[in-house]
Order: sequence, then structure tokens, then C-alpha cells
Amino acid sequence: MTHRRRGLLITLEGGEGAGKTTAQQFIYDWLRAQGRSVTTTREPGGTPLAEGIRNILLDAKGEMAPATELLLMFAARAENIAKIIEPALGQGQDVLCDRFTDASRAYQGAGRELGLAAVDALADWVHPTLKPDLTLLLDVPVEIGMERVGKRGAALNRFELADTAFFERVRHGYLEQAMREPDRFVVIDATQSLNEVQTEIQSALEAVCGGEHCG
Ligand code: Z5A
Repeated sequence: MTHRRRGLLITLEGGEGAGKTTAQQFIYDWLRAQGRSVTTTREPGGTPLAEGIRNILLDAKGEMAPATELLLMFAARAENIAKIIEPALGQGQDVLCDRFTDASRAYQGAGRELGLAAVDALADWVHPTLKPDLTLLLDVPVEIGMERVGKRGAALNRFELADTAFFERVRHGYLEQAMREPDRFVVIDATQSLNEVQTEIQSALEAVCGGEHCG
């Protein structure tokens, strides 16, 4: 009996304006050029229900307790995993996900100061065996990221309205997570030019695609 190869789960992380959306297209194109099938998704979001939860979470006029925010992130994640991520991986497709559980560790665990234990308990319950094969962390100082977001000209969402101290905690939360899991994370200095950022992303992709489950 032949077993279909499971795809790779690649996640993109970073603070506001780090360049994830810009990087996602580059990664998609690169993986496709290797002849790989790729599904893209984002969090919170990815399915109609999860996109509905996203709207509630991002509504600038909305207010919610930090615990509510964390639980809604995992409610959306449970949908995305069940409907998009697991089926695609099981069919041998790579999944490129714009943010995943590390965002909950950084934003809710560190930013909202709920702590890692609460996030890890939910992660253990919602996706006990699912872990990214590669996490690209686009790291940018808070003021540079906010400047980029400001230049975008779009209305700010509920997260983007937070104060600088919140974003500093988020950034440190991400960097601490990367230090804890150096085999999974690749930290990229996102203050570099787009070309330089893409060169580093490509090296990380080549490394993970050199593994036994790529080809
Ligand atoms: N959130 C959470 O709290 N907990 C969770 O568990 C999850 C999420 C999953 C929505 O995420 C919110 O949900 C998010 C965290 C929270 N907070 N917010 N907001 P999102 O990913 O959808 O939203 P976002 O982080 O704000 O995405 P973004 O604003 O689109 O940022 P980005 O994708 O990282 O940046 P970009 O759009 O690619 O680039 C921003 C601008 O910078 C753009 O004009 C680019 O042309 C420019 N750019 C990009 N790279 C460069 C370089 N290298 N040089 C110069 N300029 C550049």
C-alpha cells in the first residue's frame, strides 16, 4: 500500500507592517515553481465562519476581555484546521498560513499578558499533534512597522489601535518563542529591502524542502 506524502505547514508571523502579506505571494510562487501544490490561508480566518469571527475580533468599535479574544482566536483556528489545514496536508499539499498559534502566544500571551500557559493549554487541546514545519518570523522594530501601516492609509483595526507598549510586548513574545524553538523558527530582519527579505525566505524554504518529505 502506498501512503500519500503529507504536505508541509509553513507559517508566517510578525508584528504590524512586518511584510507578511507581501512575503506570502513570494512564498506561494516559489513553492509552486518547485512543482508543489499549495493551499494558502490566514488566521484568524480561512473559512466563512472563521472570517466572521475575524470581523468580530478586528472591529475597531468592538471591545472584549482578553480571555474572550484568546478563545475566539482558537475558535477560528479550530475551524481553519478542520476545514482547510488538515484536509490539505492530508492530500499532500503544502499549507501556507498567515499567522497561527505563535500569534496567540505573542498577542494574547505576551501582548495581553494572559501568559503562555493559557495559550499552550488551548493549543494542546485544539491541535495536540499539529505543529508548523517552518515558521518565518518577520521581525521589525515597532515604530517602523507602525509607520508602514500608517502609510497604507486604510482604517486601523482594533489591534492596530493598541499602544506602543503592547506592540513591544508582542515583539518580545515572538522573539522569545523563536529562541525557545530555534529548529522551527527562522527570524528575518524585515527592515531589509524586499529583495533581501526574499533571499532569506528562499534559503529557509530550500532548507525545509531539502528534508525527507519534500521533493
Ligand atoms: N492576531 C492575534 O492577536 N492572535 C492570533 O492568534 C492571530 C492574530 C492569529 C490580524 O492579523 C490581527 O489578528 C493581527 C494580530 C491578531 N493584528 N493586527 N492588525 P493580520 O495578519 O491580518 O493583520 P496585520 O498583521 O495587520 O497584517 P498587515 O497589516 O497586512 O501586515 P503585514 O502583512 O505584515 O504587512 P504588509 O501588508 O505585507 O506590508 C505592510 C506595508 O509595508 C506595505 O505597504 C508593504 O508594501 C510594506 N513593506 C513590506 N515589506 C517591506 C520592506 N521589506 N521594506 C519596505 N516596505 C515594506
